[in-house]
Amino acid sequence: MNKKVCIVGLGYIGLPTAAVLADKGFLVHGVDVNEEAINLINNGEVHIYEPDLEKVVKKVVTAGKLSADIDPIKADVYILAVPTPFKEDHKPDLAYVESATKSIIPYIEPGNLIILESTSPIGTTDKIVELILNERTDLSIDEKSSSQIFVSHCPERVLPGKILKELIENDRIVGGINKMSTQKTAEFYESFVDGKVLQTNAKTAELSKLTENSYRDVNIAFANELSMICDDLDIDVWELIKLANHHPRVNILQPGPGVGGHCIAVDPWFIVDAAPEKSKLIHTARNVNDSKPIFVINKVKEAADKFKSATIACLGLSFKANIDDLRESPAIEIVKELSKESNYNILIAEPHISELPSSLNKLNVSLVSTEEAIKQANLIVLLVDHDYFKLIDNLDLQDKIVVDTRGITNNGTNKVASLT
Ligand code: SAJ
Repeated sequence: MNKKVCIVGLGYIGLPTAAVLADKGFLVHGVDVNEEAINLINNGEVHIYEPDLEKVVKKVVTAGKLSADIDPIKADVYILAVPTPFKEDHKPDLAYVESATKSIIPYIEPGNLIILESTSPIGTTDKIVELILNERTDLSIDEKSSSQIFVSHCPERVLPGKILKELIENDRIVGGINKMSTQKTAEFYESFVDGKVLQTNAKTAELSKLTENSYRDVNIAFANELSMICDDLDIDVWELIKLANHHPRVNILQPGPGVGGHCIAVDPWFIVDAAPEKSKLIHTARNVNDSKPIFVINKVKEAADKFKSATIACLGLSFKANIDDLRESPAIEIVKELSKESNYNILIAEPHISELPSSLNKLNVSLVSTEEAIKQANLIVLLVDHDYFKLIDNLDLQDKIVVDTRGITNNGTNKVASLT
């Protein structure tokens, strides 16, 4: 297979996609603005942690199937995998999609396939077409034209921590700007995906991705709301959920310190922005999940008040278990807020990182081993359910107060609870 693929954005989605495609026989050219990442990749190394990723990158770079640069090249298929954050007012920020599109415009030729994988607000795929055709009057999207280009949205749906597996196994939704674009894109994904490739139009594909993440956000909000209700009523929320989930049609998710990452805490806002009057539930769920870190902070302060001098061990910084990804992590928000109290001695344990992120390294907090943090602290705040923390011996927690936001200590009650 000699098809050339150019992937713009070599982050958590773009790099694994590049590696998988190269491993499947495509000739892949990756593009990123981060020169340090480019140098690492060209050396067969990676700038992000994802299980097995470095192994595959090393293999395909050595085989000459993957290379990286700051500029795109001519290719048969272009994939845009750049971030789509929101601005201060929760409105979508399409600056990266626009600059990624502009970067490929000079290289596009008739017959090329352009795929937007970034999670995007409704209408973004059409905007990409507009940007391209404004600058390149020699190209067309007319299905009868010989200068036709094909443009589609195929949202990424992989779970951090399982990206390489899910890139191959998950079903994909493909929505083109017209029938031929949809078909061409479906053929492309069918050549390396084992899951089903489902065809629709661009707008529906855009909303389907936003819907999936909003569905999860609403369900996590339900669990988080229950945890706050249970705290008021002095009921163990973990036991409650376990019991309720014995019903054949009930499947409540797990409460936590809040919702983090760059997807679930962001994407529902794109629906709210598109239909503010009609998205009341989705909007409320966002507010419930965003309020959970404040609830946890208050619980920790309440517990710290019991000590003359509180040494607080914050266990976990990443936005979820068993990864090193700190983006939009509620744990960081909680640590930052606690560090404002000058009378707390704050120790952080995060087995997946070797140094504190820049947002924390000037604060009055220190990164230590899990064992050291537990030994020194009189108050333990469990923020992430890493497998590593599940090995903590409850005997080591004796005589300490534990605020367990993930319910992993034996009697995790999601509220100030002494385990003695
Ligand atoms: N969380 C809870 N309780 C739960 C489940 C999750 O508090 O029961 C929290 C996590 O701790 C984390 C956040 O929610 O802070 C999000 O974690 P997640 O595992 O639910 O999802 P992400 O953000 O890692 O990945 C999601 C996935 N979407 C869905 O499951 C619908 C993934 O498939 C998407 O590809 C990804 O968003 C994305 O890139 O959009």
